Amino acid sequence: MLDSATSTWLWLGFAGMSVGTLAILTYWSKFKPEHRYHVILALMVTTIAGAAYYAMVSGQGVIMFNGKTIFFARYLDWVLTTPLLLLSLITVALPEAKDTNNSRQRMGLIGAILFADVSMIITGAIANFSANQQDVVVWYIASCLWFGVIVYLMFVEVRALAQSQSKDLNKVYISLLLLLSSLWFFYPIVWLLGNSGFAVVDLTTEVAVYAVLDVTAKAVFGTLTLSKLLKVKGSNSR
Ligand code: RET
Repeated sequence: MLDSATSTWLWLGFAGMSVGTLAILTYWSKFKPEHRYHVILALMVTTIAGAAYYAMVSGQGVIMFNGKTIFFARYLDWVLTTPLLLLSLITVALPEAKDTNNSRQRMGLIGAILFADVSMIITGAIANFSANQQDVVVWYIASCLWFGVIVYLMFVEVRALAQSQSKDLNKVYISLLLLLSSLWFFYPIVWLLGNSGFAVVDLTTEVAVYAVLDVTAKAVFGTLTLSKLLKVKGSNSR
């Protein structure tokens, strides 16, 4: 069903996630056991994405619907990995728990961000599986609104938490947030230009751009997060 150039890009995505997983694994022993959740989160992201790439290249994660080729495995990947990516960034910003009030507030904030994120991916998937134009537009806009909610909460609410941290940790949060948000910003654009939207770029280009974005947003972002955290806190990094 897929031509060889498209399959090659999917294999490259798979290879990128595999190399990323190995690179992230090298951080395991550098982190104190109580801080290894950072490594675990990053590993979950690259292994899930690797599985999704395998499913797509083998034809299991792709379906013809209404004349469109839909890589539905992407949505399964994103609905799991984007909350994990946000969580890994949020944990950089979170100060140690002080009192229960504080932790309730934080739980609410984290819950709201993850809810907005899952809603963004699900409404995006519904847009892709919509048969008529109006439904596509409505669900696409809904997805973008959820994206806006995430951006607001990460830039305003979580950033305020990061500011209560050490200067170094605050800097790490801001630079990772800028990287994450500039990468994420491309997804709705590629979606619009690709098969899911106006189809002004062909399927191979769409798959290639997503592969580069995915490897950067998951494997590169993951290793960068770990190396920055290690630098700030030494081998006792949080
Ligand atoms: C969709 C289409 C509808 C509008 C919006 C979208 C946003 C998707 C995003 C995906 C991020 C994926 C990442 C994957 C990891 O590698 C669903 C494309 C707003 C932001 C970071």
